[in-house]
Amino acid sequence: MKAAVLRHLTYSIGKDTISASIYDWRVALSLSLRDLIVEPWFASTRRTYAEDRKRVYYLSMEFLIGRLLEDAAVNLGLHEVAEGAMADLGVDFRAVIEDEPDAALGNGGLGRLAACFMESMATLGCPAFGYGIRYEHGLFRQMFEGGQQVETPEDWLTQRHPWEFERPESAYTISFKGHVETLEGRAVWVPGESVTASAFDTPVIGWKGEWANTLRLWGAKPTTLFDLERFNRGDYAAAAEPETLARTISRVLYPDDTTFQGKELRLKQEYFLTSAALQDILRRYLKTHDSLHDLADHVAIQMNDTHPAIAGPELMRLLIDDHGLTFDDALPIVQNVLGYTNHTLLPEALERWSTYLMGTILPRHMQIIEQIDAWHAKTYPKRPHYIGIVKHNEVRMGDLAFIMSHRVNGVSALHSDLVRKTLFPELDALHPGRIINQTNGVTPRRWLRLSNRPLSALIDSTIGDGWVSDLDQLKQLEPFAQDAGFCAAFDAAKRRNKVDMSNWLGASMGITLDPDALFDVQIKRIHEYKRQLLNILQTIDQWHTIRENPNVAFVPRVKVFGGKSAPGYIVAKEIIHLINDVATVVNNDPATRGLLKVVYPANYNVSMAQRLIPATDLSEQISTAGKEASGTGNMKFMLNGAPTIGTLDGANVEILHEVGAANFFLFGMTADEVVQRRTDPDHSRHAIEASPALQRVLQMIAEGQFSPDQPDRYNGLLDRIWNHDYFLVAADFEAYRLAQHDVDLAYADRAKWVTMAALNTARAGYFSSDRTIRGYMNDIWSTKAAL
Ligand code: 26V
Repeated sequence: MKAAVLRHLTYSIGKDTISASIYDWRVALSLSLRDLIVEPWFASTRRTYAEDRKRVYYLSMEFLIGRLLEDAAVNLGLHEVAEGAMADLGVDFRAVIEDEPDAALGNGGLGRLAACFMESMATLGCPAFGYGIRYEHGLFRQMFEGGQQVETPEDWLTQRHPWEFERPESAYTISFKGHVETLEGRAVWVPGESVTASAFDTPVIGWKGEWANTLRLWGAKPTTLFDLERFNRGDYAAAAEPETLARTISRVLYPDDTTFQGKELRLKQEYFLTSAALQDILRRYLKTHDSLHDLADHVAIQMNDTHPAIAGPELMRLLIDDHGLTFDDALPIVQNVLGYTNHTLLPEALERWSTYLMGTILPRHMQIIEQIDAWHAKTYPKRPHYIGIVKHNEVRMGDLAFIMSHRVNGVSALHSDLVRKTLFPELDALHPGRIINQTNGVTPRRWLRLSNRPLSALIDSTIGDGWVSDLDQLKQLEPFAQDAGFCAAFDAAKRRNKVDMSNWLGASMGITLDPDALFDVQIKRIHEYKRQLLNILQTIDQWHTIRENPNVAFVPRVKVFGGKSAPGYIVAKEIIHLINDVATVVNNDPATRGLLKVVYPANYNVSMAQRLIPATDLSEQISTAGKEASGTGNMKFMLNGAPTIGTLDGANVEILHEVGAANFFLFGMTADEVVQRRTDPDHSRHAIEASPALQRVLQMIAEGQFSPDQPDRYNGLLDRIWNHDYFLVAADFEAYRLAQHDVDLAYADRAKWVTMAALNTARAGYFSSDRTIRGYMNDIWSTKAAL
């Protein structure tokens, strides 16, 4: 390893050891590890061809993969070797790892799930490609100025990205606009503009380095380099215009996962990814097969939400226009190849493109969409008149994805039920059995083995290391959860992580924490439905209660918040401001010092999650029931021994089922009760009147106690709570407050708490993304693992 690193430092980077920076060492180490992935990567590809295996193609606008170096080292079993080699070279291994920028090519849960899936497919030996966009700028960097979120561009690609292989020879033309002509009865699309999609491959190595798949990300380039004539005339800006326009397509990740906005550039991005992927898939298939009629025996394509749902019409177009199939022949092929995963029920996030925009940007696809819709209406005469892909001059991408897929899945048991009952009841009736459930999961390699070494080591020494690729083995820890020696070691591992996190916060924010306090953590995108507001209101109540009762022995708590708001989401930004304002007041109050702290480190990302989750005592999963499709952070906390305080929402329901009610702090209304409660137009007023604690909290905010420089700062937010409380913060406040009181009581009994924490880890086996991927392979992809 040492020799390899030195060789790369010298010959790939051209640096002498005396002048090498941490960055140089990082690139040299990364290239050395990448070298070791190439062999298994080739071997996996060769076997897939030799055995003519069915391949899975995962189409996603987002892959939130985070850092790659440590992940590669862990999966290759070379973590200690790499650490030792760097130590011998006099280089700080941790500093090298932390020098790597996160690949932040996603917004949140949906993108991170895609990354966990890629790792699990490689671990299981499921031949697969991930297809995405190589955004030049990932999710924006968040800073706080005066407690308010400020966004700056993220720029991970200004440095060399050592994990990828550029494939300029794998390039496809992607066309837009123009018009459709009819030639001898056939449709011919005459595009108005085009760009080139150029491939960049990153190998994804599975556990123990036995299998590797490819994450293929597309970068946009101009089809013509630049306008030489204009350049020679001296019009340099105009000459470079085509280049700029083309590159815009892969320039930046859309940072808003809350509201759908029918933006032209977004549609172009979606089609860019989808068309490049499908052209690549057909090219690979036709290298070794000649009949497109068998496509579904060899190819499974999964659409990660509706973002790549243009895959239905695009594959139809390629089969009909380029390969001469009839509509009727093409349709069942496409349906048998495609699967669609739904990740949200929020109506404002559902994609609906205006027929005008769709018809302008993709005129041929608009025709095909109309044809599909007409075919569906004719084939299913029982279809109600108000159902359809095209309605009110909009193309509904959910309905399109549903109709073009042989399987549609939700991401938790509750969510899949709601997909059936509330999102697609009519289509479900016409296509019984098409909607299924695949509960999400997380990869135990990154989310325990890599991120929590103290706990991993304890588990290894207790039950061996088989759990890493067979997470159900954690069950064997159950008897130890009652064992005093094991519990002491479990507690020590948690404490070690809490000390590490405190040190990091001390260094990065100048805040010192008491590692014996209860670390209560809510980290996720800021959304009204996730109810960070409920959490901060309860924090204010706790602050007030401590002040009013100076002689009571409270359990010391640290409230940790982390997460970004979409740049245009005003209410979410007000909530961020309030949390930071409360932190300022609480953290400077001598009366509550040592008993309550509020911390909100800026720029929450995958790497920060890896730091915070192992150090967490209490996992906050408090969304309005029926709104969180699944959640995956909830699973990571459970795996790392943090009990949940949560509602019956998303995968919380299944976490509660696995861990048992004694080890979960359940509160709040159910999804049905939420719907019921909203029928009372005065529900929040009634809830506030019934809760003196909530009245007091709202009063304190209204008086400007947290915004003395601008007392009316939160009038808007308060008005929403009183009069437009759609997410039922007020109605669930008392239940949440009481559940938090139960948490304090439980935490005060240390032995009992540690047993509870250990049982959370022991019972987390179900939430491995290996289990999820096996489900997709069996129920959707009809494919078998090679390992
Ligand atoms: C939506 C949109 C709307 C249009 C513009 C861009 C954009 C980008 C991303 C999204 C994704 C929203 C859906 C989402 O992230 N769902 C989350 O999926 C997780 C994985 O299944 C799940 O655990 C979370 O509960 C769910 O909120």
